[in-house]
Amino acid sequence: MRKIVIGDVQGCLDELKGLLEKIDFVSSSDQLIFLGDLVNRGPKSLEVLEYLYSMDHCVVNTLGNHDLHLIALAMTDRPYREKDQSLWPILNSKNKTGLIEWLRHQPIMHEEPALESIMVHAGIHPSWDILQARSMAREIESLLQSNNASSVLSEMYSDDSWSSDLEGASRVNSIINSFTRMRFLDQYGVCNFTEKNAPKDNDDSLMPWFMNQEMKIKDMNIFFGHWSTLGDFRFENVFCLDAGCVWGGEMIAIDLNQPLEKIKFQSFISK
Ligand SMILES: [Mn+2]
Repeated sequence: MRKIVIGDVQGCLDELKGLLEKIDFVSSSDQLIFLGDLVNRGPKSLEVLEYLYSMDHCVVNTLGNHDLHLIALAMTDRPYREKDQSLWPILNSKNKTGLIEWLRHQPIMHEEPALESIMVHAGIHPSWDILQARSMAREIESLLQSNNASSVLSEMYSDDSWSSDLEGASRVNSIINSFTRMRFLDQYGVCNFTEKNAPKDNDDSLMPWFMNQEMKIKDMNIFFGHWSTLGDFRFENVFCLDAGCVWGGEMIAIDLNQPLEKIKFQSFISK
Protein backbone atom coordinates (compact mmCIF):
# COMPACT_ATOMS: atom_id res chain seq x y z
CA MET A 1 0.00 0.00 0.00
CA ARG A 2 1.35 3.41 -0.96
CA LYS A 3 1.01 6.20 1.61
CA ILE A 4 0.75 9.49 -0.26
CA VAL A 5 0.95 12.86 1.49
CA ILE A 6 -0.62 15.89 -0.22
CA GLY A 7 -0.31 19.60 0.64
CA ASP A 8 -3.09 22.21 0.92
CA VAL A 9 -5.97 21.69 -1.54
CA GLN A 10 -8.11 24.75 -0.67
CA GLY A 11 -10.97 23.87 -2.99
CA CYS A 12 -8.77 23.13 -6.03
CA LEU A 13 -10.57 19.95 -7.12
CA ASP A 14 -9.41 19.93 -10.75
CA GLU A 15 -5.76 20.21 -9.72
CA LEU A 16 -6.24 17.49 -7.08
CA LYS A 17 -7.71 15.13 -9.68
CA GLY A 18 -4.90 16.03 -12.10
CA LEU A 19 -2.33 15.27 -9.40
CA LEU A 20 -3.98 11.92 -8.51
CA GLU A 21 -3.97 10.96 -12.18
CA LYS A 22 -0.29 11.87 -12.43
CA ILE A 23 0.60 9.53 -9.56
CA ASP A 24 -1.66 6.72 -10.87
CA PHE A 25 -3.69 6.80 -7.68
CA VAL A 26 -5.75 3.66 -7.00
CA SER A 27 -8.33 4.06 -4.22
CA SER A 28 -8.38 0.34 -3.42
CA SER A 29 -4.66 0.16 -2.68
CA ASP A 30 -3.34 3.67 -1.91
CA GLN A 31 -3.88 5.80 1.19
CA LEU A 32 -4.05 9.61 0.93
CA ILE A 33 -2.91 11.74 3.86
CA PHE A 34 -3.85 15.41 3.43
CA LEU A 35 -2.11 18.17 5.37
CA GLY A 36 -5.27 20.20 6.04
CA ASP A 37 -7.03 23.21 4.56
CA LEU A 38 -9.03 21.12 2.12
CA VAL A 39 -11.44 24.04 1.74
CA ASN A 40 -11.83 27.81 1.33
CA ARG A 41 -10.55 30.35 -1.18
CA GLY A 42 -10.48 27.96 -4.15
CA PRO A 43 -13.39 27.41 -6.57
CA LYS A 44 -14.67 23.94 -5.55
CA SER A 45 -14.58 23.49 -1.76
CA LEU A 46 -17.89 21.59 -1.64
CA GLU A 47 -16.81 19.28 -4.45
CA VAL A 48 -13.45 18.56 -2.77
CA LEU A 49 -15.18 17.55 0.47
CA GLU A 50 -17.76 15.41 -1.36
CA TYR A 51 -15.03 13.72 -3.38
CA LEU A 52 -12.86 12.86 -0.35
CA TYR A 53 -15.87 11.88 1.77
CA SER A 54 -16.80 9.39 -0.96
CA MET A 55 -13.33 7.81 -0.54
CA ASP A 56 -13.37 7.89 3.26
CA HIS A 57 -11.81 4.40 3.45
CA CYS A 58 -8.50 5.69 2.06
CA VAL A 59 -8.41 9.35 3.17
CA VAL A 60 -7.07 11.08 6.30
CA ASN A 61 -6.88 14.86 6.69
CA THR A 62 -4.97 16.62 9.46
CA LEU A 63 -7.23 19.56 10.28
CA GLY A 64 -6.15 23.04 9.21
CA ASN A 65 -7.29 26.51 10.25
CA HIS A 66 -9.66 26.81 7.27
CA ASP A 67 -11.17 23.38 8.00
CA LEU A 68 -11.77 24.41 11.63
CA HIS A 69 -13.26 27.73 10.50
CA LEU A 70 -15.72 25.87 8.28
CA ILE A 71 -16.71 23.57 11.17
CA ALA A 72 -17.17 26.65 13.39
CA LEU A 73 -19.44 28.32 10.82
CA ALA A 74 -21.50 25.14 10.59
CA MET A 75 -21.77 24.46 14.34
CA THR A 76 -21.90 27.89 15.99
CA ASP A 77 -23.84 31.10 15.40
CA ARG A 78 -20.76 32.85 14.09
CA PRO A 79 -21.93 35.09 11.19
CA TYR A 80 -20.86 34.26 7.62
CA ARG A 81 -18.52 36.85 6.12
CA GLU A 82 -18.09 37.91 2.52
CA LYS A 83 -14.58 36.41 2.52
CA ASP A 84 -16.06 33.01 3.40
CA GLN A 85 -18.06 32.94 0.16
CA SER A 86 -16.34 29.82 -1.14
CA LEU A 87 -17.65 27.94 1.95
CA TRP A 88 -21.31 28.93 1.47
CA PRO A 89 -22.12 26.05 -0.93
CA ILE A 90 -21.04 23.60 1.82
CA LEU A 91 -23.06 25.39 4.48
CA ASN A 92 -26.13 25.35 2.20
CA SER A 93 -25.60 21.81 0.95
CA LYS A 94 -28.10 19.05 1.68
CA ASN A 95 -25.03 16.98 2.63
CA LYS A 96 -23.81 19.60 5.13
CA THR A 97 -24.31 17.49 8.26
CA GLY A 98 -22.57 14.42 6.87
CA LEU A 99 -19.64 16.42 5.47
CA ILE A 100 -19.10 18.44 8.64
CA GLU A 101 -19.37 15.34 10.86
CA TRP A 102 -16.79 13.62 8.68
CA LEU A 103 -14.46 16.63 8.84
CA ARG A 104 -14.67 17.11 12.61
CA HIS A 105 -13.71 13.48 13.15
CA GLN A 106 -10.44 13.94 11.27
CA PRO A 107 -7.22 14.12 13.33
CA ILE A 108 -5.22 17.17 14.40
CA MET A 109 -2.03 15.11 14.05
CA HIS A 110 -1.49 11.87 12.14
CA GLU A 111 1.43 9.47 12.57
CA GLU A 112 2.94 6.76 10.39
CA PRO A 113 5.18 5.02 12.94
CA ALA A 114 6.64 2.45 10.54
CA LEU A 115 7.83 5.29 8.31
CA GLU A 116 8.87 7.47 11.29
CA SER A 117 6.68 10.28 10.03
CA ILE A 118 4.22 12.77 11.51
CA MET A 119 1.72 14.97 9.66
CA VAL A 120 0.17 18.23 10.90
CA HIS A 121 -1.27 21.29 9.19
CA ALA A 122 0.99 24.10 10.45
CA GLY A 123 3.49 22.68 12.91
CA ILE A 124 4.34 21.17 16.27
CA HIS A 125 5.35 23.56 19.03
CA PRO A 126 9.15 23.26 19.35
CA SER A 127 8.97 22.72 23.10
CA TRP A 128 6.81 19.59 22.75
CA ASP A 129 8.30 16.13 22.51
CA ILE A 130 6.36 13.45 20.67
CA LEU A 131 4.51 12.31 23.80
CA GLN A 132 3.32 15.83 24.56
CA ALA A 133 2.38 16.49 20.93
CA ARG A 134 0.39 13.26 20.88
CA SER A 135 -1.47 14.04 24.08
CA MET A 136 -2.21 17.63 22.95
CA ALA A 137 -3.55 16.36 19.63
CA ARG A 138 -5.76 13.74 21.30
CA GLU A 139 -7.06 16.38 23.74
CA ILE A 140 -8.15 18.72 20.91
CA GLU A 141 -9.58 15.89 18.80
CA SER A 142 -11.75 14.68 21.68
CA LEU A 143 -12.99 18.23 22.33
CA LEU A 144 -13.88 18.72 18.64
CA GLN A 145 -15.69 15.40 18.56
CA SER A 146 -17.55 15.99 21.84
CA ASN A 147 -21.02 17.40 22.47
CA ASN A 148 -19.22 20.50 23.72
CA ALA A 149 -17.58 21.18 20.33
CA SER A 150 -19.66 24.26 19.57
CA SER A 151 -18.48 26.12 22.67
CA VAL A 152 -14.83 25.24 21.93
CA LEU A 153 -15.29 26.42 18.33
CA SER A 154 -17.02 29.65 19.25
CA GLU A 155 -14.20 30.51 21.68
CA MET A 156 -11.49 29.48 19.22
CA TYR A 157 -10.71 32.87 17.69
CA SER A 158 -7.77 34.27 19.67
CA ASP A 159 -4.02 34.66 19.20
CA ASP A 160 -2.98 32.73 22.30
CA SER A 161 0.57 31.39 22.03
CA TRP A 162 1.46 28.15 23.81
CA SER A 163 2.76 28.48 27.34
CA SER A 164 2.58 25.75 29.98
CA ASP A 165 0.90 28.06 32.51
CA LEU A 166 -2.19 28.81 30.39
CA GLU A 167 -5.56 27.44 31.49
CA GLY A 168 -9.07 26.99 30.10
CA ALA A 169 -9.96 28.38 26.67
CA SER A 170 -6.59 30.17 26.32
CA ARG A 171 -4.77 26.88 26.75
CA VAL A 172 -7.01 25.06 24.27
CA ASN A 173 -6.66 27.89 21.74
CA SER A 174 -2.89 27.99 22.13
CA ILE A 175 -2.70 24.28 21.30
CA ILE A 176 -5.04 24.65 18.29
CA ASN A 177 -3.00 27.66 17.13
CA SER A 178 0.27 25.69 17.37
CA PHE A 179 -1.04 22.83 15.25
CA THR A 180 -3.03 24.87 12.73
CA ARG A 181 -1.76 28.48 12.47
CA MET A 182 1.86 28.73 13.68
CA ARG A 183 4.66 29.93 11.39
CA PHE A 184 7.09 32.15 13.32
CA LEU A 185 8.13 32.52 16.95
CA ASP A 186 9.69 35.78 18.16
CA GLN A 187 12.86 36.00 20.27
CA TYR A 188 10.81 35.44 23.45
CA GLY A 189 9.29 32.22 22.05
CA VAL A 190 5.88 33.82 21.41
CA CYS A 191 4.05 32.81 18.23
CA ASN A 192 3.52 35.58 15.68
CA PHE A 193 0.34 34.83 13.73
CA THR A 194 0.43 37.80 11.35
CA GLU A 195 3.69 37.38 9.42
CA LYS A 196 3.12 35.07 6.44
CA ASN A 197 6.18 35.66 4.29
CA ALA A 198 9.06 33.25 3.83
CA PRO A 199 11.82 33.57 6.45
CA LYS A 200 14.40 36.24 5.68
CA ASP A 201 18.07 35.38 6.11
CA ASN A 202 18.85 38.67 7.78
CA ASP A 203 15.96 38.81 10.25
CA ASP A 204 16.61 37.13 13.61
CA SER A 205 13.61 38.68 15.34
CA LEU A 206 11.25 36.04 13.91
CA MET A 207 12.30 32.41 13.53
CA PRO A 208 10.32 29.61 11.88
CA TRP A 209 9.02 27.21 14.54
CA PHE A 210 11.17 24.36 13.19
CA MET A 211 14.42 26.36 13.55
CA ASN A 212 13.78 27.16 17.20
CA GLN A 213 16.65 26.15 19.52
CA GLU A 214 14.25 24.22 21.74
CA MET A 215 12.98 21.99 18.90
CA LYS A 216 12.48 18.58 20.55
CA ILE A 217 11.34 16.26 17.75
CA LYS A 218 14.43 15.52 15.68
CA ASP A 219 14.19 11.80 15.03
CA MET A 220 10.97 11.72 12.98
CA ASN A 221 10.06 13.40 9.72
CA ILE A 222 7.44 16.12 10.13
CA PHE A 223 5.29 17.00 7.10
CA PHE A 224 3.22 20.19 7.12
CA GLY A 225 1.40 22.62 4.84
CA HIS A 226 -0.10 26.06 5.64
CA TRP A 227 2.93 28.12 4.61
CA SER A 228 2.51 28.77 0.88
CA THR A 229 5.30 31.36 0.74
CA LEU A 230 7.69 28.68 2.03
CA GLY A 231 6.56 26.39 -0.80
CA ASP A 232 8.28 23.10 -1.46
CA PHE A 233 10.79 23.26 1.36
CA ARG A 234 12.93 21.05 3.56
CA PHE A 235 14.91 21.84 6.70
CA GLU A 236 16.54 18.80 8.33
CA ASN A 237 13.66 16.47 9.30
CA VAL A 238 10.91 18.96 8.46
CA PHE A 239 9.11 19.15 5.09
CA CYS A 240 6.64 21.81 3.85
CA LEU A 241 4.37 20.63 1.01
CA ASP A 242 2.27 23.77 0.44
CA ALA A 243 3.34 25.50 -2.77
CA GLY A 244 0.22 27.67 -3.00
CA CYS A 245 -1.86 25.85 -5.60
CA VAL A 246 -4.79 28.17 -4.86
CA TRP A 247 -2.54 31.17 -5.61
CA GLY A 248 -1.42 29.80 -8.99
CA GLY A 249 1.41 27.62 -7.66
CA GLU A 250 1.66 23.85 -7.47
CA MET A 251 -0.04 21.07 -5.56
CA ILE A 252 2.53 18.63 -4.20
CA ALA A 253 2.31 14.93 -3.42
CA ILE A 254 4.94 12.59 -2.03
CA ASP A 255 5.03 8.85 -1.64
CA LEU A 256 6.16 8.33 1.97
CA ASN A 257 8.41 5.49 0.88
CA GLN A 258 10.24 7.89 -1.43
CA PRO A 259 9.92 11.25 0.33
CA LEU A 260 12.55 13.02 -1.74
CA GLU A 261 10.83 12.36 -5.06
CA LYS A 262 8.03 14.88 -5.11
CA ILE A 263 5.28 14.89 -7.70
CA LYS A 264 3.91 18.31 -8.57
CA PHE A 265 0.87 19.53 -10.43
CA GLN A 266 0.78 23.10 -11.75
CA SER A 267 -2.34 25.06 -10.81
CA PHE A 268 -4.82 26.07 -13.50
CA ILE A 269 -5.43 29.24 -11.52
CA SER A 270 -3.50 32.15 -12.99
CA LYS A 271 -1.27 34.12 -10.63
MN1 LIG B 1 -3.68 27.06 6.84
